[in-house]
Amino acid sequence: MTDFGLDINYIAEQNKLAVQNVKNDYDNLGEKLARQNIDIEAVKAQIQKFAVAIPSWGVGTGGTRFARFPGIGEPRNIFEKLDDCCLIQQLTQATPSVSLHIPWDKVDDPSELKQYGNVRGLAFDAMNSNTFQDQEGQKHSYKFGSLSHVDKATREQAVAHNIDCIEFGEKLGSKALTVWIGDGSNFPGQVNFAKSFDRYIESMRKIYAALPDDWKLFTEHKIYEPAFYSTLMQDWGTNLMTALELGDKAHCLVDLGHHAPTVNIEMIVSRLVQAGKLGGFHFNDSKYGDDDLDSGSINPYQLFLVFNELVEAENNIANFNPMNMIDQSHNVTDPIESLMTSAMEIQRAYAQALLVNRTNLEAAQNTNDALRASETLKQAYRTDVEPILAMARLDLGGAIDPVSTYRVSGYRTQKAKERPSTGGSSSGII
Ligand code: PSV
Ligand code: MN
Repeated sequence: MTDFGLDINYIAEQNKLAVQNVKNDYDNLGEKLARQNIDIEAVKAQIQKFAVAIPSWGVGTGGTRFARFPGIGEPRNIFEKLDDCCLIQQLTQATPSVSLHIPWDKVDDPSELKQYGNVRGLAFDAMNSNTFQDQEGQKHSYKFGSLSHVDKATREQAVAHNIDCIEFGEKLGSKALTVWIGDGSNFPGQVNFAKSFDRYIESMRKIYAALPDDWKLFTEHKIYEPAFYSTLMQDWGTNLMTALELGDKAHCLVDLGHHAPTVNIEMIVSRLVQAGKLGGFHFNDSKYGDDDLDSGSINPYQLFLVFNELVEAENNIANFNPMNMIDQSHNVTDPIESLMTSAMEIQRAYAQALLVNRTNLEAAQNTNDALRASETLKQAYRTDVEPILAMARLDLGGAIDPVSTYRVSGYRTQKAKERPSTGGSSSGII
C-alpha cells in the first residue's frame, strides 16, 4: 500500500495470474466480432473513454429508514472518501471523478480539497445541493419545502445555498450543479400545484442566473419520497418544462430509481435526447421504488436498453456528452466493492450497446419485422463483453479483476485500523 491507493506493482502482480487467459479470450472475441464487421479495438477504445462519477456519499455504508449498519473502516470525512474513490479509480479506470454533496462535504479550504483530489487522479463532477434537510444553525426550516416554500425568506435561503454550492464548486473545477428537492405534499390540497411550481421556477431562475458561462444546471425528477402524495418535480414532464423554461444551460437528469416500476425509462431517455435536454444520469437499480441498489443487479437488460438509446444519440448528435454518475445506497455490501462492480456493469451495458448492428436494426424497423428487431438487440446483449472490459482496464494500468485484487490487498482491514468506528447504528437513507 502507498500513501494513497494501491502499489501499482501489486496490481501488476495480481494481473499476472490472469493476463494470458484475458488475452486469449480477447483474441477469440475479436475474431467473433470481426465476422460481424466489428472492430474490437474500436469498442475497447470507446470503453476506455467512458467515465462514470462516484458519489461521495456512496463510499459510506448506506441505510434505510429503519437502520444503518455501519461497515468497518468507513471514511469519516470527504478526504477519506476521496481516498476510497482514488482506489476505485485505480482498479477500474472507469471513475475519474467524484460528485460532492453540500453541506455534507463542505470544507473550509476548497483549494486544499481540490489539490487532495487532483493528486489522487480525481476531478470534481457535478455539485449536489441539499435543501431536503435542515442544517445546524439554519434560520428557516425546510420541513414544508425549500425552493417552492410559501415563505419568501425560506426560498431565498434555499437559493442562497445553491449559489454557495456553485461558488464552492467553481473553486474545485466542477462544471455543473444538480438540484434535487424534497418539496411536495403528503395530503391532497396541502399545496397548490400550480402556485408552488411557479415559486420553484422563480427560485430556479435566480440560481440559473448565478451559473458561470461554462456550467450546466441539472434538475432531477422523482416520483415520490420524502413527500408521498405529490412531489414538485415528480416526472420527466415537469423536469423538461423546467429545463425549457430556464434556458440553454439547464438539462434534465435521469435517476433510474425515480420512476414507477413499469415506466419505460429508455423511452424517456430518447425523448429527452430528442428535446436536446438530456443532462446526465444517476445510475442505480431497483425492484420496487427508489431502492438505490447496485447498477445492473436487478434489471441489466433495462440498463442495456438505456445505453442502446445513448449509442444511437452518440452516432447522430455531435458532442453528445451526458454526465454519468452512480447514485446508490450500499446497505449490505462493502461500498468499494459495490461501486467498482456497478461501474463495470455500466461499462458492460455500454459495450453491449456498441455491438448492436444498427443497419440490421433499422432494416427490421423499416420492414416491421418486430422479431428480427428484438433479436438484433438481444444478439448484442447476449455477447459476453468481459474480455473487452478487462483488457480496457489492463491497458490503462487497472486490475483485471478489481474486486479480487481489492480483497487480497487488505485495504479495508488497514482502513479499519486507521479509521476507528464511530459506533452505533444510526438510521438514515442516503
Ligand atoms: C434523491 O433520492 C437522490 O437521488 C438525489 O440525487 C439526492 O441528491 C441523492 O439521492 C442523495 O440522497
Ligand atoms: Mn439521485
